[in-house]
Amino acid sequence: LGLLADLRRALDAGEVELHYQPKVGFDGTVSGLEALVRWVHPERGRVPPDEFIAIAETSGLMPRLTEYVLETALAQVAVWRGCGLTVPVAVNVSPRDVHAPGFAGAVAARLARHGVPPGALQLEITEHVLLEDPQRAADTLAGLTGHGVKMSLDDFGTGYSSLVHLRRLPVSELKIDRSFVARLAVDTEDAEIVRCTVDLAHSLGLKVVAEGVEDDETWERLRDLGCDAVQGWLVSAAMPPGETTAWLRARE
Ligand code: G
Ligand code: G
Ligand code: NA
Ligand code: MN
Repeated sequence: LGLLADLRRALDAGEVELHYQPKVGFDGTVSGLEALVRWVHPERGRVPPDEFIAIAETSGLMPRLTEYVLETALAQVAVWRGCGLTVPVAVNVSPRDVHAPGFAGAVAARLARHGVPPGALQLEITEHVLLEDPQRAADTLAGLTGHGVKMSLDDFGTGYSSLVHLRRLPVSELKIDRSFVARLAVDTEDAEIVRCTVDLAHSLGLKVVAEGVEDDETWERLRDLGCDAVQGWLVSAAMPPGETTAWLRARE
C-alpha cells in the first residue's frame, strides 16, 4: 500500500507532527496536555489520524509510530520544563505497544534520556490492552506505574465488561468517551451514565476527565456532576507546539 510506505518515510523524515489538546479543571487550571498525531501528506494533504493509525496497527508500523510520538512528546516536555512550563503530557499507546517486550523499560530509559520526571508523562490506554494477554499487560502497566508514570483509561464505556477491566488496570484517571458527553445536556440517559461513571471512578480513587466538551451547558452539567476536568473544543482543539506554548503562557 502506497500510504504505508509514505507513512514510514514521513516518520523517518520527521514529517509527522504532534499537536497538543489541553485537559482543564473547572477552576481553569491545566491538568495536562494530550499529544495527538497530525500528518500532512505532500500530495494527499491532511490524512485523518484514525486512517493512518489503523494502517500502522495492521502493518506492524505501530511500534515505530509510538516510539516517534514518545520521543517527540518527551523532547517537547523537556523544552517546556526548561522555560518553566511543567504541565504533564499524555501520549496515546495502543495495546500492541503495551504487549511489546521491554516496553516499560524502554519508556523509563527514554524519560531518563530526556531528563523528564516520570510523573510528567501520562500514557492513555484503552481496555483493549486486556484482550490478548491480560496478565502480561497488567505486569507491564504495573512496571510503568511503579516507575512513576501515570496511566489514563481512554474511551471509557465503549468496550466490553468495563468494570472488570477498571479493577484490573492500574490507572489513576478515567476518560469518559465523547459519545456519552456529546448529548449530555439533552439526553437524560447519557446524563445518568456520566453521573454513575463519575461516582464509580471517584469511589475507586480515580480522577475523571470528560472528552469532547463543546458548549457551556455541557461544561456546567459536568461540573455539577463532580467531574474533575474537561477536554474539548470549548476549551481548545489540539494546537501545534508554538501555539500551545502561547496558550499556556496566556493562562499563567
Ligand atoms: O483528534 P484525533 O483525530 O486526533 O484522533 C483520532 C484518533 O487517533 C483518536 O482515537 C486518538 O486517540 C488517536 N490518536 C491520536 N494520536 C495518536 C497517537 O499518537 N497514537 C495512537 N495510538 N493513537 C493516536
Ligand atoms: O480516542 P481519543 O479520545 O484519543 O480521540 C480524540 C479525538 O477527539 C481526536 O480526533 C480529537 O481531535 C477529537 N476531539 C477533541 N475534542 C473534541 C470535541 O470537542 N468535539 C469533537 N467532536 N471531537 C473532539
Ligand atoms: Na486519547
Ligand atoms: Mn478518547
